[in-house]
Amino acid sequence: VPAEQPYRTAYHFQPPQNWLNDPNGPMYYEGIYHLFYQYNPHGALFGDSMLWAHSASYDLVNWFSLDHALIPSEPFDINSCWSGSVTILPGNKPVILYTGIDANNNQVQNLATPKNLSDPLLIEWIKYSGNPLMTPPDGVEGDNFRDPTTAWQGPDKTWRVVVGSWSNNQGMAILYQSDDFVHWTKYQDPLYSSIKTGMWECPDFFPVSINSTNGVDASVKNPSVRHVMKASFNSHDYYIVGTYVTELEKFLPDTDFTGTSLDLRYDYGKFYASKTFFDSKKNRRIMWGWVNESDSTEDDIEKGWSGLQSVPRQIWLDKTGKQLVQWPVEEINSLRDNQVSIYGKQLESGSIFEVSGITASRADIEIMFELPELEEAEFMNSSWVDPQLICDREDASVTGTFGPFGLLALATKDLTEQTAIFFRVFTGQKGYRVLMCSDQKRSSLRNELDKTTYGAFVEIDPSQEMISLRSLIDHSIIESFGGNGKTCITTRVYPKLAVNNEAHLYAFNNGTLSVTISRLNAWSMNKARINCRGGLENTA
Ligand code: DQQ
Repeated sequence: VPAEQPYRTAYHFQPPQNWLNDPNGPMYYEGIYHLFYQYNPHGALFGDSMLWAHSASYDLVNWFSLDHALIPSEPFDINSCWSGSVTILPGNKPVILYTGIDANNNQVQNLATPKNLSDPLLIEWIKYSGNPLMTPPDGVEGDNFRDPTTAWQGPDKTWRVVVGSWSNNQGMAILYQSDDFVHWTKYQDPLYSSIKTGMWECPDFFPVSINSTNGVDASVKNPSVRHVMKASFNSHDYYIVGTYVTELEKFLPDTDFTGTSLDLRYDYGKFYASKTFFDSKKNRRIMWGWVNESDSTEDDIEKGWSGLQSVPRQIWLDKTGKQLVQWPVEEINSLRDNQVSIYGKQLESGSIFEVSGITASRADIEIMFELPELEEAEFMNSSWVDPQLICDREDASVTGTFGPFGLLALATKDLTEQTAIFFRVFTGQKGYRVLMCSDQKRSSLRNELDKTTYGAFVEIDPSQEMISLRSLIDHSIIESFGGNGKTCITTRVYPKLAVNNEAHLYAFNNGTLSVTISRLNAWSMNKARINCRGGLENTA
């Protein structure tokens, strides 16, 4: 990493320059993983001629860039090719549905197909001459109709797809049906709608297995699966779990969105417009999400780039059936190097110790905390409902009983710069409550950065299991997974001094009671090859 670019990442997906946003149409096809993404070729900010850039990989770790797949060119997409999804049709034929911004600046849905199916890189795409397939229906504004999902086949073999929208003060997934994938009819009612949300961007609708971490194809509908509806609004990716009743053409969630901090999110930090796909190679569902910058527009222009993709995460239904669980795909572990392990180390009140022997600016760390004498946990005031607010008020510098304890990442030796990822444990009416926080307040001596504190509860019982944390640190991004992936918080930070070899990693306990690190494993992360135009031979 050149000194003047300390914030470029070593193993996160990003183009060599310019603006990136939503992941589009991820898929696995003929031995190769594909990722398309929203890209502005003209600069480091979002633009008015967005296109689908395209990269491919054998292993989800090393990526090479290919020619742009969809470029604005026709009346139905002349003002931008916005987000969409891939569906693999029977006979292993991938097709793209995407949103075009048409000549009148309306949002319409279009189809594109590979020019040559025998090219596993799927470099060239042909836009269907009969586009658009769908135009904004009655009652829907032309700028509230976008982001088609992967389509699925019902038991009747008819295709279904949903498009994100907002109408009558409700966010919604408008449902379309087709027998040939070309002629689409809007169904009378949306598959789901809610008055508690904003405009639905990048909806995602998919089955999850009840008793397995394995994923299934979008069309699977049987008693061993439930369904997940995700929508992106108010800067976050929210989801609900429920039952897809095909006879009613309805999704019936166990609970509706509430429009409060109780709503479930994929990630409680920076993470938006995500999309999942079924990986038939390893029978899992994988999710990608866009992680935007937290620096200023001027900083982005100076850097010449903006936006990252999260590491791809496997996603499945927790055994409680109430929430999803995420974990970085196992392939990421191939970048691990210089393992450091610590067992059974007591972290006294007010203590801190350095995890040395690794490259702290790009690292992977897994840590398990054990808490003796849980009964002494402090009582949680029942008026404390919003976890993000608790984390902000009781940040890493505020001493509690159990906690704050956790990690100080991308820290200087004198700790003037540090990003704290930590836990607090409370007792409450309903038993123990574990709070997970990501505190960016001291992350950089630089100003003009968004240093918002993030926080969420982790639905585990600390009297039954240890509290685990995994953090993937990569120069200007930290993705943290609490409770074995039950609560995820991603953050962007821009230290001034704690960069490259000046970055350090510590474990700390700022609570009055000691906690025990029963196990800690940390690794340096090697650099992945990300979007060099090297071609196939360099990544095989
Ligand atoms: N980004 C795309 C839209 C989508 C939004 C445009 C979400 O299709 O609604 O780049 O970030």
